[in-house]
Amino acid sequence: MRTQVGIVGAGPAGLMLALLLRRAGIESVILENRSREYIEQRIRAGLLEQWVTDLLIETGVGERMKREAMFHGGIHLAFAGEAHHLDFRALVQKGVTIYGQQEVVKDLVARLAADGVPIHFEVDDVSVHDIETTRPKIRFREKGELRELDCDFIGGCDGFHGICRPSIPAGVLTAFEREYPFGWLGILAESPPPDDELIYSYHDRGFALFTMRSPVLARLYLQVGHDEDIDEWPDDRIWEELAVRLGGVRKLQQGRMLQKGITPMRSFVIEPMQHGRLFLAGDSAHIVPPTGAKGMNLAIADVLVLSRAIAGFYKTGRGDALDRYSRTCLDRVWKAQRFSWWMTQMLHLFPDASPFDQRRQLAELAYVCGSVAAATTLAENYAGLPMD
Ligand code: FAS
Ligand code: PHB
Repeated sequence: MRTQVGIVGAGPAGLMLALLLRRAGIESVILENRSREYIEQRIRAGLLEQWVTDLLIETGVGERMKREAMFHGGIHLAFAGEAHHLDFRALVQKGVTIYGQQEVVKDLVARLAADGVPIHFEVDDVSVHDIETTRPKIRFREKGELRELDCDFIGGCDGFHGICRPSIPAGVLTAFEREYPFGWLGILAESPPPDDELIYSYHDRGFALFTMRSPVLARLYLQVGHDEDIDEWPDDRIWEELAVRLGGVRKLQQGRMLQKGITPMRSFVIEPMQHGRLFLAGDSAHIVPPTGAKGMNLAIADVLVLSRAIAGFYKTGRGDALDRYSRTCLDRVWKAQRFSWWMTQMLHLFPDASPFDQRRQLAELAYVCGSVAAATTLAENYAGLPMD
């Protein structure tokens, strides 16, 4: 098989890359080791920055989102028994969109299928080769048959546990990482969320986040120990703890729990994000703690930069934008890392936190909610820093 760009992974990064390349008249083929059904039901992120919302509409995959998504003008920070609203529209003239990652994935897969962009699902043993040459290859097994895809470039969009990053020779890459001493227990429940916008709650029993997928579908998160087992959290205990950490600022209605799971928290960046003709994008190159809701948004930012650089190469034969790919992406990645770390350290209870630390966190929250300058900084980063 031959194509211009071989893409490993059909998450938000891989799918959006294929769409942006097609709009530039560039062929690609996606190789995904899971089934279409699996990736279309996998619950992950749910919040889109303003420019991502605009890009989905601009690229023709925003019709269903416009009908079904929730468009928010801000968030609440709750602490000491009070909820404080940060009005993003007033502060930075931007909003955010609540639309499940699996919905974005569904819309992209449907569009690519309609446009005839090949996605090979349920392939195995994917491996990349000759990435230091101008004719890299991807080998994979499909229905038991070994196959090879020749291409000019490889988009490594296979997430944190994929094969692309480990394919780059060890000495080339530098990893920057930080583990957090806690995780998030997330649930999806058939209950109306406690408010029509998100509530980030600081509590002396730990952080909690009250978000949603629809007016009748709540997505709720609790800070838990990083080594806790979901079996230690029967539904009743989860509802009790959520109610306590909501701190009486709103009423919490219980409902049938559809899904629950614990996600570890880490910050991770690999530099550079490219080697030869292999370009890493999204979670294969960086992980942020979800407190800043940056994961999916960063993945789409990377492939916007990559698709433009590849289009520039085919148009002019010049590779300078490709050579700058890492530096261009890492500028935004590190700003998102800083913001996600800042939101995490301001809102979570660290096991070694002293009473001094807790007072400092409360003072930081009071400052952010009481100062237009500080609130604007949060709003600007949360709703999405400008994307050229
Ligand atoms: P993805 O991981 O989404 O996609 C990679 C794709 O590659 C997958 O489909 C995978 O099956 C495929 N793949 C992997 N190895 C392969 C191989 N060897 N061969 C072929 N295909 C392969 N972010 C938030 O902002 N809010 C959240 O609440 C949130 N929750 C999350 C919960 C979880 C459990 C996880 C893991 C992440 C969460 N994130 C959240 C972050 C998430 O949104 C990611 O940033 C986003 O999925 C990144 O998209 P991709 O880079 O496309 O990677
Ligand atoms: C979500 O809706 O899943 C969500 C929103 C904001 C976050 C994390 C997750 O910071």
